Amino acid sequence: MPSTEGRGAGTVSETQRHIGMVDAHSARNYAPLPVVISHGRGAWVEDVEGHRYLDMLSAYSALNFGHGHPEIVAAFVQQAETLSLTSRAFHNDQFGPFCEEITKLAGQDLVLPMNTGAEAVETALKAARKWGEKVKGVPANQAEILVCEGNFHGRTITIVSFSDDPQYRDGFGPFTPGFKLVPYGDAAALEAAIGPNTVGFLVEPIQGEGGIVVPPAGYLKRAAEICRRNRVLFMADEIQTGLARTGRMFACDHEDVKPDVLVLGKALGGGMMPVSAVLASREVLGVFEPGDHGSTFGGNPLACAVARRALHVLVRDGLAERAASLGEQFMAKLRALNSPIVKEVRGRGLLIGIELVPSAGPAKAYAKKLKDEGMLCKDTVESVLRIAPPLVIEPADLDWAYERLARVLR
Ligand code: PXG
Repeated sequence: MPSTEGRGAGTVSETQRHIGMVDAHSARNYAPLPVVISHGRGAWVEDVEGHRYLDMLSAYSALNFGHGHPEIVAAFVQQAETLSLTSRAFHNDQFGPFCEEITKLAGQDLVLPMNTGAEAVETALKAARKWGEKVKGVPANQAEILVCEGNFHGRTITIVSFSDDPQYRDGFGPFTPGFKLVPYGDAAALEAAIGPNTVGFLVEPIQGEGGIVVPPAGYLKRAAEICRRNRVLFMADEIQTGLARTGRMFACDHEDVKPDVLVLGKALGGGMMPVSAVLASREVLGVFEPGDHGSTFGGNPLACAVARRALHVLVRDGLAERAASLGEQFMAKLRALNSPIVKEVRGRGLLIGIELVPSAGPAKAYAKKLKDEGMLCKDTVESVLRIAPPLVIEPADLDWAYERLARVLR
């Protein structure tokens, strides 16, 4: 029965019942906002009490197309009824078209499909190491990969091995060697850190989990040039920033940089499937031979059909241009808020961070208040609210969100 109480005031039974089951039976590796979502359409979701919320997080960029995009649902259902999985032991008739379409879109020679973002990052690291040994001529087991302070690339043992966030590492050692941290946004520091055994530089064009950190203008271009000059692979993790989120197809496009290795995930699955991919030149991805690497589900026909339709919608509907113009307007309004508790509004396209002043207290408290107002978003790092709505969001819905943000932040 729908609650008569307001959102958040209620702590109503159906919500409590679900959260109780989670608390009783799920590992506690998350601390979600207390809302139990049961339906979603476009930028809006509904909880088990019948309350509606505007989704201003989009599963951290995985829902660029919004919830239940009709064409992507149609592709999903049609393919699920036709052929869902073959493994890579055999070919399937969706994989070839997927490879052709995504390599063309990204301007790269080859693609290697995986499922989650972390798997694609691992794949990129393996490619860089093997390229280092077999092509660049680095001695066996000596390859070094440079990564950035404040990075987030996923949760595997190897990936947390080079995180500088203590919580991501605490208790999970021993760690994988072969990585070196350099300051984010500092091209000179990158150049100074390169040694004879450096094979790659892995970077987020905008740090998402690090707090929506936009590097200084020209950084990506300079970093890519430094890498080229030193024969080091420039590897862009665009899992969160890619596929139109920042107002260009890829965030590296803002500086006309074509990465040597491009890592995609999240939105590639159309909000429906875990689909990730590594794209690179023939010289780099060509190092893999049959048996070197793989995944049961990577390149499956259901994933390929969904990703193909998602990419089609992305281009046809000009979602990058939409993110650019909606994001610019929204950020301008947020900056004009002149709230005493807002330190900075930053981002690109529809990837926006609102950094609060220290005296405001944790950003999570504001995410909770916004939830009570009917708007879902999430904190990232202690002091930053992350705003990343579906790219299909209506301008009127953004106006609606602005009113809630103004009320809560003033
Ligand atoms: N690279 C970047 C830049 C990311 O933001 C990953 C890699 C890993 O993707 P997978 O699909 O393995 O999660 C991310 C993920 C979470 C969480 O719940 C993850 C992300 C953002 C917010 C929360 O672990 N980004």
